[in-house]
Amino acid sequence: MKTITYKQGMDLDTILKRNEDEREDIRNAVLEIIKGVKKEGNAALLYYTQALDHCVLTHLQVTEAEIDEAFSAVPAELLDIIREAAQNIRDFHEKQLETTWTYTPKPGVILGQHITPIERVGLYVPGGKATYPSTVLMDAIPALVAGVKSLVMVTPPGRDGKINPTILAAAKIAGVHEIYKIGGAQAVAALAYGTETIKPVNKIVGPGNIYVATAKKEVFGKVDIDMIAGPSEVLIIADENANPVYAAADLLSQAEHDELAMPILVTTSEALGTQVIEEVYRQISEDLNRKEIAKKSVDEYGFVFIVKDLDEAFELSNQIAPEHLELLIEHPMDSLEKVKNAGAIFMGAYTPEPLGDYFAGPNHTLPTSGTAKFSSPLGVYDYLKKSSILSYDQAALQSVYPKIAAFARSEGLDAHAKAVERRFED
Ligand code: HSO
Ligand code: ZN
Repeated sequence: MKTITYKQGMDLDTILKRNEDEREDIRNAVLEIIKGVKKEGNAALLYYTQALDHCVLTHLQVTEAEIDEAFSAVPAELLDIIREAAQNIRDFHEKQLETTWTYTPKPGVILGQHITPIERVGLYVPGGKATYPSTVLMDAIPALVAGVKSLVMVTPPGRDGKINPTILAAAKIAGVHEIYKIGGAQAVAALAYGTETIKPVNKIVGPGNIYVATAKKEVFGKVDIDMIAGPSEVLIIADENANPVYAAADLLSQAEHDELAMPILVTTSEALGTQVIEEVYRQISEDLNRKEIAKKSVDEYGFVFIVKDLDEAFELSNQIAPEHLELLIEHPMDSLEKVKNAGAIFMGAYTPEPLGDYFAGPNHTLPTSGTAKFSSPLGVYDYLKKSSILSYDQAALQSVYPKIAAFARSEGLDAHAKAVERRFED
């Protein structure tokens, strides 16, 4: 971890740069796969699943029997925890529901906004090392709260043709409607364009590797997509009274996700900064099962910034716009106004980031890599769309139609002008 004394105007972009290059070869491979699926449908899905996932599929759609089998493979206590987390997530997201509204600005006129869910949504769930049942809940539940009629999950099978049972159980508990055993760019292509078995969707959400992310970018426009998640970060603002053991543990909880994850401490106390660094390495040497990943993240992308006061801490944090912001300070709620850019804000010593990752209710799919400057956590609103409502009666239109005709003629659009004038011709 590097310690840096913060100075206003310092070049944060260079200090915090992560090595991620665009790869033209990956884009070409993805385009080839998309073309294959568009042309050959299911046959291409089976071919790519064999070639890339080393699995010969007998069927694409997960059956009820496979779901039952998954439920019996997951410990009952874990199923109960997943159910409770799902309920907390549902309760929180129900608060985000928007409803259709209208108003009458003057007699004879009704204006408003009609809210409808996106009809069919595809949810990508990665296989391999980043297989998170918690993410299934976080991505699926807001969609179902929004009223999405068909929510389709895709996830790559293992070599034995099976899917991680906890993923299947979480999908079922969340209420996902259809599940297919396909992954990678081929799954994204199938969701966007459809095959003999899979009906196309209107939007694709969920994290994935570089092939999946590239495929999502390529099909955007045919369908909508959610954000493209980058490596994540946690930024902890700590004063001199913060507990270094907690701060270190929370930095590591994010560091273990990814070698490119960025754990940052911003503190008014140089002494605390030193203690936290010592504590981070002490905890890594203890018994973390992903210590190699966590250590790389901490070594390469871990920073301690020393600031002169809390105002400067917030100024720095707002520039970084972290995915997760933890406030290990006295009366954190009083500082809420100072937070301008952050995906989620965790207040005080007893609100560690994993509480939000798994259980509290707010979404853990958050804007990464500084995108919190312009975007929000995944939510019900991502699965809703709006139609404007307009209604004028005869008298209401009569009182304004000459203005509309004049405006239309100023744009050279005669037929527009006529469409309002003809209604009052005689
Ligand atoms: N912290 C991750 C989400 C997650 N954590 C899933 C555990 N499982 C998002 O940055
Ligand atoms: Zn996490």
